[in-house]
Amino acid sequence: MSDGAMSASSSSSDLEQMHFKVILLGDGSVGKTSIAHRFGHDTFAKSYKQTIGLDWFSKQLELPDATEASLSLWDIGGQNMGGNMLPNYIYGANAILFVYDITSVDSFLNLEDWLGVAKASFAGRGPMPYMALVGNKSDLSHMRATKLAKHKAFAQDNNMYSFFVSAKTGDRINSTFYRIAADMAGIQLTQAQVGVQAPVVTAHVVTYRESRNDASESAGGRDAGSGAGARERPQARASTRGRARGRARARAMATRAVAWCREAGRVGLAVGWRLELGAEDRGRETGGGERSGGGRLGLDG
Ligand SMILES: Nc1nc2c(ncn2[C@@H]2O[C@H](COP(=O)(O)OP(=O)(O)OP(=O)(O)O)[C@@H](O)[C@H]2O)c(=O)[nH]1
Ligand SMILES: [Mg+2]
Repeated sequence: MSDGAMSASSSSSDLEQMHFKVILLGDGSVGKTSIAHRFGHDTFAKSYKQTIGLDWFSKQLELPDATEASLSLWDIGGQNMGGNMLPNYIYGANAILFVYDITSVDSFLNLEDWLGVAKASFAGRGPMPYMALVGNKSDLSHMRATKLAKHKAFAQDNNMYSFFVSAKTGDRINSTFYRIAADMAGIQLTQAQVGVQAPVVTAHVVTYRESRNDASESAGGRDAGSGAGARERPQARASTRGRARGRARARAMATRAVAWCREAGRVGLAVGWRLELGAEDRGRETGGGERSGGGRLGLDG
């Protein structure tokens, strides 16, 4: 499989359209599917249903500067660690979200392994994509098992952005994806633009200054607008050069996206195809054409 699913195009109305492949990695039960469902459908299921293989769907986000970002979210089941095909699905991602459950130390410690898989997937093939550390289940912060300092250190050491979310309450889910999409597109968000994406469960908005290099999370949910950044944050004002860079990057990757699509042939980038892959990763379409906005792939072990 070739490179990632990112592309950019402009229509005559000058609407910039960008496509980003975003992958959720992390142990089973940390809440990857819940995050995806909260973001995609604004739903939450209390019961745990293990993801077999991977699920994916696309969602459009409207960004400032007449830019539309299509996020293709790949939710990979935690039990796929070690799967032969896993690196092929990871490679080409424009962003990787390393998710852990803040009440589970193991899920945090195991991110080292997930990061190792991600690095191996890109080794010798190109630079690492945008990476973010996502502490989920922030509604259970009274049961936190990983110190904030450890979270922050991991993010800094590995050049990751940093976020805390709750798929259950929806806290910071939209704003996190909005922020990530904007970062990848090279668009700077004002405080108001970030705040507009905040879920209604909280009215707090932080400034860039507050989120920068600060992985802390107050019990009251201080940061509704964005996650805390371990990487250097962009300038607060919109940067023309930054936008141009983002677009150029997107255009360059469009070519690779096309190649990826051709090679992946069986994976319809148009929404709504459901596939099952056998042990040798040969695709078999089982129920194509659904307009569900997503699909499912099996990964061999
Ligand atoms: N309290 C709380 N529970 C959550 C949250 N997110 C997910 N859960 C619960 O955690 C369990 C696991 O969630 P999933 O989203 O299925 O976990 P997953 O990471 O997709 O797991 P795999 O598919 O096995 O990789 C479910 O019972 C969810 O209801 C959250 O933000 N807060
Ligand atoms: Mg899942």
